[in-house]
Order: sequence, then structure tokens, then C-alpha cells
Amino acid sequence: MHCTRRDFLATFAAGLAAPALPAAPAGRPNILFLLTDDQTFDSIHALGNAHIRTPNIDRLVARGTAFTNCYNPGGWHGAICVASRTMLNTGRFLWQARPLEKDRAAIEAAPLWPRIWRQGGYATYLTGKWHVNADPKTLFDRADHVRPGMPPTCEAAYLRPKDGQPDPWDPADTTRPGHWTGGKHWAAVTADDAIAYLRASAKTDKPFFAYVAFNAPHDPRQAPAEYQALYPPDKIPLPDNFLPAYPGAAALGSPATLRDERLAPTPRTPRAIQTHRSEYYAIITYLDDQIGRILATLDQTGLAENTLVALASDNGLAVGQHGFMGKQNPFEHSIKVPLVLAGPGIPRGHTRHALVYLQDLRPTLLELAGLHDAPGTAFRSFAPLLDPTVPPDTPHRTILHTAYRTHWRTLRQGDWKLILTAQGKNKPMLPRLHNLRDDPNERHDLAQDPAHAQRLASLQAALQTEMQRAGDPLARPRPHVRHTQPTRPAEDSAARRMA
Ligand SMILES: [Ca+2]
Repeated sequence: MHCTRRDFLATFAAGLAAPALPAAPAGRPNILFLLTDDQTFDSIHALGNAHIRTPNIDRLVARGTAFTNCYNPGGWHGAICVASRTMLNTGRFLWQARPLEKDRAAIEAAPLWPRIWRQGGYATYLTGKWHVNADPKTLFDRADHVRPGMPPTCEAAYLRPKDGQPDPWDPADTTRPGHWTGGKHWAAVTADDAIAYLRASAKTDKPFFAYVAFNAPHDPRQAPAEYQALYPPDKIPLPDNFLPAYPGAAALGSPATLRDERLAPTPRTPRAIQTHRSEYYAIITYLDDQIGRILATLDQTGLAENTLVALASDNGLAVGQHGFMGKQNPFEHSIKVPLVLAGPGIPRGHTRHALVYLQDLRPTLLELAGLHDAPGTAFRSFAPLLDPTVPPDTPHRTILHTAYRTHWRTLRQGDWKLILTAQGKNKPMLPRLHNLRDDPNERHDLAQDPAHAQRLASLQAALQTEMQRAGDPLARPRPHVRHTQPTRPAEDSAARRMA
């Protein structure tokens, strides 16, 4: 029987009005949240990358709904993961989440995501990367193999390969640190943990929220030799936005000395980029197999029919596009992530192009489970878009902006994308303008084209408004705005503090 999301919610909606429930009624969905690290949106075969093999994620896409325009709002330092995961787990937008990173008491007082699930009657579980300044052992009912921001690495993994020289790094060498630390690849450990948890949970009636956070495919990009053999570097196509170096990389806050950028020598060479992309694809295929083992366990245990699966990543990655290796730049490859939902009530084989923030997933999953996010959250549920009768072009956010330190801001509206780059104190930010429909790889800057002058001005004004609403420290003060438009209290007070 086909079951829409509304039908599904109706089956367990009774009795959910109270904010804290002693026990979840039978029939509420389990939540399996699969979070990967540094996986760009264009890394899934079924979603358009013909060169990569992801058969298990492809099956998830086929039985679910994929969101093709999912963005992380940005970061306040090079570790974009921290910003992304702090926002997801606190429900606060970038500039309100930033002070929490160093303030354990403040973050513990925030409406943390796992705590909301627990209060809603869910068993809560974490395995893998956390990277949020709050104690996961007290936040989750159970936490296994809690991992740091990245696996231990070593200098041999950097500034390689160099043309004309032997490569000092072998991604399949299990005696190296990185994901091999401890003897078993960390992605396999995470999957083993998740599988054991699912098997145990299948024997209980309590619904669960399992936060399964792989360190893969974050560097060092390692995978067993048979996965590496799938991707001979000389067969990997160079991206068409390949550049030996990005002019103005330092102004964007991504100089060649930044940790992520040091992974390959500058200027980038085709061989270096083909090698890194080969290793990136190999670890993603290995990750895909681990995800496949977890999804098979859902089927074997009978949990699949009542478990909502969400797959996403914390941020994207350049791996040789626009001259960058890392994720601290404003281009789509680095700010846009995959997002797939599947399970009871989720339309099969659907694709949504609406603009969403990754962290909109937080209230969405809560809503799908009949729970409410904390008042004042900066993020908004896109659950209404999981109704197949809602027209395909229905928007979620008509406008979406992202930011990185004082270096750059982006705005997306329809097919258009504005990038502003800082040029130094008291100097206006330099614009770039792209039409993503005609130019998805952001190669043709239209900012100086007089034909687009009016559009450029309008997007710049819209970005300024978004920055003001978000409490962005670079936003110009907004006169009389409180009399002309409603703002959320948290944003408003944050804006005053920043001013
Ligand atoms: Ca990351």
C-alpha cells in the first residue's frame, strides 16, 4: 500500500501533543542518520557523477527522495565541520553558533538535537565523528568509538604527488596512520558499530535515533587496494573548472598554506589532481560499501519498513576544482552536500531542487517523527516537500546565503549565484556572478557584464538583507528595520551584540 507522509504521520500523531513523553507510542519511525565528512554533492553515481561507483547509495536514492541543492551555511574557521555540526546540533545559525564552540556551558544549555530525541522518547545512539563541544557520553544513551575531527595523519600525506618524483604515500598501506589507525578502517568500525546497534534495537520496541557519523571521505583518503584499483588515476577526467591555482586564493581565505590546500603541491598539476580524485572516489566507494552493509542490516532485521534513513555530509570539497583542494572556498563543490531521505512515507525515486540548508534536516526529521524542534531554531523543516502531490518546483527557501570568516559571502536565488570576496579593510567586496543553469561549474563570471548590472545590484542588496537578518558581523547596520519587518528574537539580539 502506498503511504504518504501525511498518512504516515496520522498513524502515530495521537498523543504527541505533550512536549516531553514518557515513552514513544508504537509505530513511530526509527531514525538512521548517516553523516559523512567532506563529501561533495557531485559524488554519487545515481545523482549525476558517471565516473564514480556508489551502488548502495544509488539504491537509497532509488527508494527515496534526493535534494540537489543542499548547502552548509559556512564556517568561522578552516574546520568547516565544527560550524556545520555545531549548527546542526544546536539549531543556531552561523554567527549565533560561533560563540558556542569555546563555551561548554553555553552549548550544553542549547537545545541539543540528541537531547530533543531523548525527551521525545527515543533511544539515542552515536558512533563516529562528533566534533561538537558537548559531551556525547551524556547526550546520547550510548556512544561508541567517538572520533575527533579527522584521523591522525602524517606529513607524507601532504604536498603530493610531485611530478617527476616517486609518491611517498600509498592510500592502501595499512601500516600508515589515518583511517587505518587501530588496524581496521574507521569506516568499517563505524559500520560495525551501527550494525551491532541496529541488531540490538530490533529486539526492543523503543524507537531509536542513531547518529552514524563516518570520518570518510575526509583525508587522508585511504581505501583497500581493490577499491583503489577501480580508479586508475590516468583514467580520471580532470574537472573542466581545473586551474593550476586560483588567482586571489588568499583573499578567499584559502591560501596554499592552509592545511587542506597543502594536500597537493601548488601549482596543481593534472597528475596530482587525477591522483587525489582517484583516491577520493576510492574511499567514497569503500564508504558506499560500508553504508550498504548497514542498509542490508535494516532489511535483515525487518527494521527497514519503519526506519527513516537520512544521508548527508557536513560540507563539500574541491579536490582540484578552481585550483582548490579544500572546502573553505565559495564554489558549489565546497558548500553543497548530498542529501537523501528514504523510508516510510518518503516518496520513491523523487528529486527536489529546492534550496535547503543541511541543518534544515534537523527540524525535518523531528517533524517526520511527530516531534517539535526547540522554539527559536534558525532552521526550518522541509517535510512539506516530502509530499509527492506538492508540485516539483515548490520552493523551501527562495533565497539562501553562505559565509566564511571575513573572506567571502554567497547568495543563491533561482539560477543565480553571487559571490562577494573581501579585498581588505574599508574596501568594497569584489563580486562574482554566475548563472548556475548555464554554468554549473562556475567558470564564467558575469559581474562585469553591463547586461547584468541591475541583477547584480539587486542580488547585492538581497545579500545585505540576509546578512543583517543573520547577525553577520560584516553586515551594515540596518536603520529602522524593527518597524518594517519581523525578525526572530535570537537573530535580533545577536545582531545587536555584533553591531
Ligand atoms: Ca567536514
